[in-house]
Amino acid sequence: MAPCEILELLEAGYQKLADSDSKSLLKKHLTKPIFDKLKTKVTPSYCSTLLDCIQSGLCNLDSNVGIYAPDPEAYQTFAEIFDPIINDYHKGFGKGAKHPASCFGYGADFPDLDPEQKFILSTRVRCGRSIQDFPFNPCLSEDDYRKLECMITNVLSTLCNEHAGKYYPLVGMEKDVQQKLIDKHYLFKEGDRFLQAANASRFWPTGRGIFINRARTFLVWVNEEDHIRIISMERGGDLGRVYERMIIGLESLAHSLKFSSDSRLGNLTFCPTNLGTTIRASVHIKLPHLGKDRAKLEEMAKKHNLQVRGTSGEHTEAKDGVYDISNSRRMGLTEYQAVGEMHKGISALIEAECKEC
Ligand code: ADP
Ligand code: DAR
Ligand code: MG
Repeated sequence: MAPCEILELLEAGYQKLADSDSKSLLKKHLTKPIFDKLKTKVTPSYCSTLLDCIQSGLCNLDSNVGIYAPDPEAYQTFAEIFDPIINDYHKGFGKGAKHPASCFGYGADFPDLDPEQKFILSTRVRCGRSIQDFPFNPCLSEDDYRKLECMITNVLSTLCNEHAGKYYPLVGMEKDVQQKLIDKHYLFKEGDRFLQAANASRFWPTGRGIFINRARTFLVWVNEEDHIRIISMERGGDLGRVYERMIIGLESLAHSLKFSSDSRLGNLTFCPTNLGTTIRASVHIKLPHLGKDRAKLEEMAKKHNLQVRGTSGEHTEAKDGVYDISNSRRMGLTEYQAVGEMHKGISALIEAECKEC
């Protein structure tokens, strides 16, 4: 697309966003002076533009955030808009802040959140990783997707013991098998409009797939939103065991794959909400009293730096009162602290629920 066309789309998109009642962080922080300063910039290696970064938020005015990094350099080239959004989302990660060195701690420090199994249906801990020297979705060629899939699945095939399993490419997967895996919350959904508008679904389903261990408690997503999502999950509330399983899986992959990171931002990901630790620890939980009013539940959760999602993840509704509640902060604290915030917050919600009983 010619620079003048890009500029036209940006000016029109910016005006539409400015005139809208969007609640996105993009709308909140993309002031006219910042917009004017960034609208002609491009990243050095991939020539990514401001439009590449914000087109999802311009198309989807109901975005919570509305911006992605098309390549790792975008966080630097477009820092004037990424930094205030990062600071806002991660609740205080200012320009001078530096993400701490990794510290996973020990799963044993996080006892079962619901030993009597009254509230929590299942627990999941995931992190994301990007492979060094590759850009993010919008800048990947079809061949890049194939190369990434080959690099990652070669390492996955060496996993042993509890983590040993099989890779299932989306190419050639029967639609009913795919839907069953999605319905069981193992596999990512298809056709996420936020990712599509961000140009993150090109050449779909080439290079995309899921690795599943024998017990279906350790999963790896390949080339969905990030190059890799490393997921541990099981029924019940034993956060410590789920967390330990994810750590072991991540460390096994880290022996053979070089991950993309930044001295200030930590692990680099497509979306700024996942930078740093990239950790999201969540429970599928039923809170008969607190869950009656989602707005009130979200308000209470926010006080504990928790985020409430629907039963099938973000941008979905809760079915049968089952919410996905997780830590929202992923930057400016260690993995151990992020999981600790979730453990503390979920315990507080369960305590509040019991007071209503
Ligand atoms: P992520 O940030 O990990 O990509 P999403 O909101 O996109 O999360 O949801 C991805 C999938 O993970 C969805 O199917 C969602 O239902 C599932 N999920 C999240 N937390 C849990 C949990 N504790 N137990 C079972 N499935 C979960
Ligand atoms: N859906 C986009 C991204 C929000 C964060 N979730 C991610 N990265 N999956 C939005 O702006 O709402
Ligand atoms: Mg997701």
